[in-house]
Amino acid sequence: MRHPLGLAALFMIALATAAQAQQLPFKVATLADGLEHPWSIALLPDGDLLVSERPGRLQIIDAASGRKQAVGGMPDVRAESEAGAMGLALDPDFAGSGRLYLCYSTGWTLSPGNRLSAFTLKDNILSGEQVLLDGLPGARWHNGCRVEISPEGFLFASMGDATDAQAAQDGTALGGKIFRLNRDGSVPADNPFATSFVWSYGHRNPQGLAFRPSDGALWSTEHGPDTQDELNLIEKGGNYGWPLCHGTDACGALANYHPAVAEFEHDSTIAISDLIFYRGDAFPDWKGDILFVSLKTGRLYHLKLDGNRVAKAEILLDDEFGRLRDIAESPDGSLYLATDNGEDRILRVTPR
Ligand SMILES: [Ca+2]
Repeated sequence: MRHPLGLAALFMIALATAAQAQQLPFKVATLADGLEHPWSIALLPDGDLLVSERPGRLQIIDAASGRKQAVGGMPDVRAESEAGAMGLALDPDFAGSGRLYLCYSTGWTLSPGNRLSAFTLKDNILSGEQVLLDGLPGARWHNGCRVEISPEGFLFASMGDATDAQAAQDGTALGGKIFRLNRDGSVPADNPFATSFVWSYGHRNPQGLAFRPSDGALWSTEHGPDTQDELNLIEKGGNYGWPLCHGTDACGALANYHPAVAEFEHDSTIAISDLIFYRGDAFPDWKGDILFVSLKTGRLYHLKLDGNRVAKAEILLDDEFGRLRDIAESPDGSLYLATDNGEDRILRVTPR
């Protein structure tokens, strides 16, 4: 006679969910809609948003009105499955130079690749492409392409294994890596492997990068296979295990191996996406903490760290808006979230 018990349990879960929704410390509103797979949100100096859309567009979105304006001069982009226009970062001198970095998919089915380039954005038009990393492997899936500037001013970019898992452990291949470049495209003299852009290896598809404000450490989220999405603390020259070792598992004698700090979850995936360290004052309880979003499960997570360990994890959103691809923090401490459902929105999260 499990049926009555099941109904009672479902009813109690529904009540608990409604009560939790009322206790959420934030409101969620739509800033802009009519978007298609927005992938990366960068905050412009005036607080407006620059957003890449995977099919091959950039949009400037007015932070007050949500009005969109497409950017001209985009390069040809290979938009298929999970490939397209992806990671975006503004140069620290963007306000003066208009320089930005974009990682996007190139070629087509017979010669798929990915490319990291710098452009100049002036008067809503991209120009002056400077190719920094070309010939990155590409596929329909696992194209990496998250781009982030470190506090020291280095350019970091991630690359997935592009469905060639063995490449991740091959130091001469470009798949399954996190790269560190000077912003002019040269190899930094203190990179771990001579004359190589590779900063860390053994990655499957790391699509979140963020630097912890307190110490400048690089953290990354990475898609696991059908289990064990990862949160990693990225060390110079580190091996992150793929395809030999997974999640937080111990892994015998693999040299330089760094198991994940945390995995989500041990016997399933949430399809983990981008992360930030929260810096603002609008949500005092989150200051210095990790916030990240997920695709398949449509979640917003909040993690409190104790040193390099996760001390507390809570789920703030749980599929209320479908898949979530990107998260960014506005200058006033509110959050922007990008949905990834095909008919998409930029959501704004503000204190209640
Ligand atoms: Ca790993």
